[in-house]
Amino acid sequence: MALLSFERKYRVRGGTLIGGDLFDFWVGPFYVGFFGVTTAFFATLGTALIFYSASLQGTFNPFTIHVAPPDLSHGLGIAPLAEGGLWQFITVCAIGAFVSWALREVEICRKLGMGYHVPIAFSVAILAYVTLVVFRPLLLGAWGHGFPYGIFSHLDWVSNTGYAYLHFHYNPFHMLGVSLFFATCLALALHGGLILSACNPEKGEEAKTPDHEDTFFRDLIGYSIGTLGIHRLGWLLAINAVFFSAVCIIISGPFWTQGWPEWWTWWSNMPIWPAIEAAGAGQGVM
Ligand code: UQ2
Repeated sequence: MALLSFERKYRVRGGTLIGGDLFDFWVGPFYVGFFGVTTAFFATLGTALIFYSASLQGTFNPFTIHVAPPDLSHGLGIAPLAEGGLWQFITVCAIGAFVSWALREVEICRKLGMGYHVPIAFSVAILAYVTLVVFRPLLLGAWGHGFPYGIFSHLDWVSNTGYAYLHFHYNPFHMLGVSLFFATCLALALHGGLILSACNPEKGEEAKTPDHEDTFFRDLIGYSIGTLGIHRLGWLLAINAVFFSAVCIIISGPFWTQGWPEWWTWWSNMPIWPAIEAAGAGQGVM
């Protein structure tokens, strides 16, 4: 169906979660809705507050703008604007904008009679952000445990937080998250490659069908996951990558305070190993 005739058919009222017909309209190509209005409100206010914070800091260099969370001494209280209060205000705006955007996606899904896979996936990304700036600070007892808003400064936070647990790559859920991110990239590279190889023919050639795609992987590895299956796989891999990354940071501090390499001592502390004589330790078991 051509875009214009499709739009005449589906650009219809209804499907809103809130506000009835009040905001049920489009601005150019963009659907507005109640949550379009709240997205614009929170995004504009939050951005203005970042600029205000930058002006207090005295820089508009995008790399060095640094909006710091409150000092740990403020605990879970509200800090003065210039002492982390702006970070708190901006965090509220960010969550307001992200959640509004997700709910606007839901309204668009409802209008089109589609599944909710896109807003569900986006919600997992929001969950990861909220884990870093709300859930983990709450569990640790201070907003100052949130990450700062700044290109370089958030990188410093990640590095410092990693080294606070000595070697973050020994965190088993970090391992799982990283492995899932790599698997997501592999799946998308395979899928993108397969689609381009079949559907981007040379001049004068015809595009190939999904049978060709299935056959390629059956010839190669004896298995094809299928045209719908690859998208289910990609969605699940991506969502799990983000979810287990959230797990790996929320347990760091609230549930595990030593270095992550130490966590693995459970293995050498298992009661299954033969006792080693104190004098002969390291000499092997006879
Ligand atoms: C596939 C298929 C597609 C695909 C891809 C595969 C016709 C167009 C990429 C192959 C994918 C497999 C075998 C899964 C690989 C597993 C991981 C964890 C990367 O069969 O069906 O549809 O795009």
